[in-house]
Amino acid sequence: MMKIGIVCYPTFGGSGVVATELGMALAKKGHEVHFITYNQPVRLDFMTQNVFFHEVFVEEYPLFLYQPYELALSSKMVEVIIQYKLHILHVHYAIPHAYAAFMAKQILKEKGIPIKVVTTLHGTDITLVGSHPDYKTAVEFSINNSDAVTAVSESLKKDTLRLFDVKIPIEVIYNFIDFEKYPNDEIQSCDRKNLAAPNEVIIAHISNFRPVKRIEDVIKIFYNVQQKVPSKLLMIGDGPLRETAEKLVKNYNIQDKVYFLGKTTDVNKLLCHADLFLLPSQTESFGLAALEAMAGRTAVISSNAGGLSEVNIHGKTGYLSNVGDVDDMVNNALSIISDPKKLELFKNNALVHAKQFCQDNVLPQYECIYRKLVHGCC
Ligand code: GMT
Repeated sequence: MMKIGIVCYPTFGGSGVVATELGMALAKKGHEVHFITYNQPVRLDFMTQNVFFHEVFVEEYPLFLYQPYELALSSKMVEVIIQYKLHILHVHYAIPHAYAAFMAKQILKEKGIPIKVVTTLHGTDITLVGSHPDYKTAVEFSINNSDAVTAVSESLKKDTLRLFDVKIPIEVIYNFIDFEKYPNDEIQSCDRKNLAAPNEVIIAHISNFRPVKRIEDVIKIFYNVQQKVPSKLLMIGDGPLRETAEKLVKNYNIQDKVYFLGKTTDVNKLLCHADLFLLPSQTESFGLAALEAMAGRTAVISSNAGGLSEVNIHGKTGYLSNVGDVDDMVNNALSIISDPKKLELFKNNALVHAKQFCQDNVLPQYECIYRKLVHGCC
């Protein structure tokens, strides 16, 4: 049994979801898990035994234009590590977590307390934000000063090595799914009649509605598809481009076919209704949302950005197109949903492929890293 601190964003973003699911799964296996973040993580189930939550609180002070979150986070890390005698600090998303962890480690070193730091790179902490000149130096430093570094796809590992001068090995550990949340009987008994007529195909998209997700492409793809095949679109999530998406839906006059469902922690329950999932992202290190859709037996139409080709298998679980190639995505979507046999085949393939990413396959890889750092062997 190990005592593990997990630092993450507590929001609906993929990195926070992965960190929370990882922590809860580790706790179920008997490890003691301490979440350290500024809010209770949205997917955290407090009924899980061995799970603790430590809130990082930043006092507002008028002198500061920006409140010093990293300082408060480092202090909280030090406090929790000392009080609960943690063995490992696992930070998810490099900015600013890996940097704060380095500071905590230095403070603890002065007190004669060793702590091992694992950094998991999730995507935009490398591709969009981390490599920006404003952050690059500090991100590179904190990667190189971690005790172990993981990336969520081969593609993200490659991007990290291309964009930074990395002097430490990076291990790829994919995003994963807890299949207990996707019981087969639930998928089969999933009742679609509240959302669509029997002849309608259900298409879904989940994201934080940021520009990187190319929400307008989602609406354009659906607009073209529904002209040929009766269908409904579920827009799950929320974010800066929701209004833009709603306006576009109005302009296309398809309000009666598109449901904006907002944020939910029950994606598994909604996705079981879907036949097709759209993820035309500009960049996507892995695409946890696509994997969650596949676990709900949903075929995927996506872009070929980043690590999406490691998740969505072209011609088998769905199709991949160049970023922005809406016409190709429309044709691919129609080729699946206009043929009921093909749709069934792709949906089944998606579920089968998703099973490779089951929690039981992935969790031991993280545990092995922890054991190597703490005990010297896996
Ligand atoms: O996709 C987002 O905008 C959220 C982001 C995050 O960091 O919370 O997700 C990233 O991490 C996920 C979990 O590892 C990956 O599955 C997503 O692909 C990745 N997003 C991007 O690379 C844009």
